[in-house]
Amino acid sequence: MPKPHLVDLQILRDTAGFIGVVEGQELLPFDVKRFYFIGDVLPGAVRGSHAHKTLDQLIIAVSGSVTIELDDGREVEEFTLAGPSSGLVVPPGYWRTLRDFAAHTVVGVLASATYDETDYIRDYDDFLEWAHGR
Ligand code: T46
Repeated sequence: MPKPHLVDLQILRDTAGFIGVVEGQELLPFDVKRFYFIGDVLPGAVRGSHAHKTLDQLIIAVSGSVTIELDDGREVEEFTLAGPSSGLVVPPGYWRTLRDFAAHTVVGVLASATYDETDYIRDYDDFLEWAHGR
C-alpha cells in the first residue's frame, strides 16, 4: 500500500516574492482532476475527519501552517506543513484530521478525481471496518 510522505516543492524567490511550482511524477504520482483550497479556519477548528476510498491528494499549506494526522486503521502518523516549500502526498485509505491551523492559513489540495461524496467514509467505525477488510 502506498505510504503518505512529504515532498519538497520548488520555490523560486526574488525581491518581488515567490512562485511555487508543482510538477513531475514524484510530486504528483497521479493525474490532477481537481484543485481546491481551504481558508478562514477559525482558531481551534478541525477539518477532515473522514477517509477517501480511492482519492489521491497532494496537500500544501500555501500560506501559514497546519498539522495533519493520518490514520490507516492501525497506525497514526502526524505531519506538520509550515509554508509552501513542502507538500504531503496522501494516498487513498487514510483517515485524516487537520488541526492547529495558524491564523490566515490557506491549504491547497491537488486531487486525482472530481468531487464524489460516495468516495468518502465519514464514520470512524465504518472506516476501521473498511480498513481492516482491505
Ligand atoms: C481533505 C481535506 C484536506 C464540495 O462540494 N466539493 C469539493 O470539491 C469538496 C472538497 C467539498 N465539497 C463540499 C462537501 C461538504 O459538504 O464541501 C463540504 C466540506 O467538504 P469536506 O468535508 O470534504 O471538507 P474538509 O475540509 O473537511 O476536507 C477536505 C477534503 O475533502 C479532504 O479530502 O483531505 O480537505
